[in-house]
Amino acid sequence: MENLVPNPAAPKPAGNRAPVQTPNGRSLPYRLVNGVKEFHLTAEEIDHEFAPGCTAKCWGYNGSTPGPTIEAVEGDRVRILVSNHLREPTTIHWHGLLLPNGMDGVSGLNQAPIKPGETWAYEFTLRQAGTHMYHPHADELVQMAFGMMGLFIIHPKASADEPAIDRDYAMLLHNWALHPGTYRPDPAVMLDFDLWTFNSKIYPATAPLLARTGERVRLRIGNLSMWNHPIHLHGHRFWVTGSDGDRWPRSAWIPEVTHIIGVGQTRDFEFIADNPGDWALHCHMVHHTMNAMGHSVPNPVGAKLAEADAKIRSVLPGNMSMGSDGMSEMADMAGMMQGPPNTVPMMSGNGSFGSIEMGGMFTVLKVRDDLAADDTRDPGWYRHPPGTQAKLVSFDPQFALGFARDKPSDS
Ligand SMILES: [Cu+2]
Repeated sequence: MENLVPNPAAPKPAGNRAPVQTPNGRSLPYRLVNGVKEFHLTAEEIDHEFAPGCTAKCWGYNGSTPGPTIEAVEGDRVRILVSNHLREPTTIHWHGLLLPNGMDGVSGLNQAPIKPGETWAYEFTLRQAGTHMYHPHADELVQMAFGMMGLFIIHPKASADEPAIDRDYAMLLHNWALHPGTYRPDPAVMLDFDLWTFNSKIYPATAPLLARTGERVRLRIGNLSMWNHPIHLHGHRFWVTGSDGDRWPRSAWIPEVTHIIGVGQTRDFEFIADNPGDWALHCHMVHHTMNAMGHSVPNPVGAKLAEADAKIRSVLPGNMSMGSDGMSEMADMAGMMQGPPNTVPMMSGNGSFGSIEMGGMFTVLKVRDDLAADDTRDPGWYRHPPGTQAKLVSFDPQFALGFARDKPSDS
């Protein structure tokens, strides 16, 4: 799980605050120049792997999408150098930050565009704390559809996090129109996206989130996709403690198990990881936990396909229609089915009990009693204590009659 190890060159947070971890990503190193924290972002085309078997030409910063997470502290003076290695102009907008108008990055409104080959400097003092984002404000439709975005996290000046956070995870939500068998996202798509990602990865390539039993965990989640995402955590209740408007007063915290993160919003969730196990963390839009959505596939559920199959086989030997009892069999067959090149199965990922039948915006929170505080290695699958797991039983149909009145009586 080297993806979970914080970059050693990343800024060290003050006090006893846990460093922000960007699963599948990293924080951006800086250098101190006369008291100013200087960062450098390079906008460029990259080969991005969504999961093994699915790679595309994307655009990002410093070799990745999302770009590296910028971490700084309230009150810092920051200078961010932006080099444009694209073949078209760009800018960066610092989404949610309180800054001078000329630093806001809207092309044509606040500045001239950064032309290919140019490097521009943005410089301002951080007047707030919280979870924020950065993205282009020039040819936004294309540049964001191709993956240009990142997180900008500002720690409070006084180590004011109360209570202390033990694990601090940061994720960006995005959607991609990478049609099956293609190698470049389609920026013209408005609704029917193919891939849904945490930090530009689809399950099972999304890194698991780890916590030791009893630790306080923060999830910082930003949404620069074109859909709202109801993010759902199993086995725990979390509080929504902050947004782009920074940390909320405690009286405004909301206890939730699912919370919608709207387009252009960030939300901070906090919870006590007090329930050991492997817990799903995912978007609750069910098509957002699928990979390689085929939007033109006919609906086979409930259809009697055997007769049609026989006719089709007379011209297409070996044809076998699938999914008339649901789509699970497609997940089971995924390893054997040959989709278009560069396309991963809609549902995938195997747990200790078989196919997890998930993709896209899905990952696993692994809570363990025996995890070291700084341990970032995947502990493997959870071993359930005796008597704590659902099991197969033999069921007497006679007994079922006792439940008969559960059925609607007039149908
Ligand atoms: Cu979603």
